[in-house]
Amino acid sequence: MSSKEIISVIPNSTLYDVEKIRNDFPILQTKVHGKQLIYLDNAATSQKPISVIKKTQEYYSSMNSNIHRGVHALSQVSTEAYESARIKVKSFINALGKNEIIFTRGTTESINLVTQSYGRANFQEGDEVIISQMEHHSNIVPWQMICEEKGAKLKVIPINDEGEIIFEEFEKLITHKTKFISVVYVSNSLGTVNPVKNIIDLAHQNNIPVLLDAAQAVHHTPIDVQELDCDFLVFSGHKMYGPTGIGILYGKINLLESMPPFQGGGDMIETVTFERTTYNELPYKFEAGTPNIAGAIGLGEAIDYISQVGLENIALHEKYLLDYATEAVADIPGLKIIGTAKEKVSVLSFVLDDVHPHDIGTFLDFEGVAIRTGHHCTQPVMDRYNIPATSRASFAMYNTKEEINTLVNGLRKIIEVFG
Ligand code: 7TS
Repeated sequence: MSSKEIISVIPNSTLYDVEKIRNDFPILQTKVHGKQLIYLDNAATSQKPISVIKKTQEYYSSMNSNIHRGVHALSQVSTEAYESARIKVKSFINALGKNEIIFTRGTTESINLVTQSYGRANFQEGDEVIISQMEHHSNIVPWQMICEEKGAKLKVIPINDEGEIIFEEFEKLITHKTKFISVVYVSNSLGTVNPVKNIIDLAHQNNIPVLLDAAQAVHHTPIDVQELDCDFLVFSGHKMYGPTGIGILYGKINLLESMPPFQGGGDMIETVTFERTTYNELPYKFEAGTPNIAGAIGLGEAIDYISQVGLENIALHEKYLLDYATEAVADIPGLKIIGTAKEKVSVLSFVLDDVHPHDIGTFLDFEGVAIRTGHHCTQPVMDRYNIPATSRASFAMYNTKEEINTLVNGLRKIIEVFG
């Protein structure tokens, strides 16, 4: 589908044919409890277009072979497909070179790679690492672990009532001991888009490297790592319409060069003797063992799909959905939105007076509506608002205004039942 074929459904006259997009996602035809599935849990994982599903199937039915090691025809085909997926990722985030793109299992593993390799090699007792109060546990726990090991201190940028980083507080946290800053680009539980360029600029004025957790960003907003000048950027395939078990670590080449391997094994070596092993060049130094070949190829296909629809078109459609949903829930009695930042993506977290989020989630499930309830792996965010959990609806390129109407009607029914 070319973006020219897209027809308007958005009142601001943006060209976008959501029905055509929906037809590309077979799972959206599913019935749940006899009702049409309305999938609003996209921040947890997105659904996959048929092109990604077919590509993964095609890999196993006509390409399957281990990569980087066989001279036979199939191994060359699979190696080429795997490496061309790397080039797609490189172009997607505008990295300088393909050697800066490491395939991992996902965001979580990418962050652990940085903490265990960069952190272990560079942190010392008394050093400081800065994260924010709105991090996913994946961007908290690995830093806690390495700080504990090294005797370093983890410092936290507080957020305001709207769910935005308090920039002045961030400035105050930076000292001559700060060795690393790791922040989320877009919050999964609040939807906040952080001022990452300003964070990076300030960090670099103080010679501090910055990692951006872009798990909730890459499929909502175009990212140019050279323009941002971030030192590391991490994300997962499964949240951006690609397969599970595949993710990316982008790192600036000079940093990756300077870092020791994360895991040892096949493919990451140059030569091995019992006395001494030398390591492979980038990016293979960080890709020990047989990787998720099908996943990488599927991720490349997901990038093609996103690019065809156009990230700008997706962002406009999702903004329309977010604005529509925010307005639609505004007059629901007892409903409070958690996360009201000026800059937000299509995540709507809320609490409803006297109704536990798990009851909301269960009730909506019987209406066919899938939302996420809980702490969303951001317990410190829940603590900040003094709540145990929220209900979260998160919208993707294939969601519609009508689906939001069903969500809102469901919420009104809940109030009748529980109220
Ligand atoms: N960082 C952010 C901002 C996330 O939203 C998530 C997953 C992760 C890291 C971890 O990604 P993974 O692919 O390695 O698991 N977020 C969610 C969520 O909001 N609901 O389920 C998973």
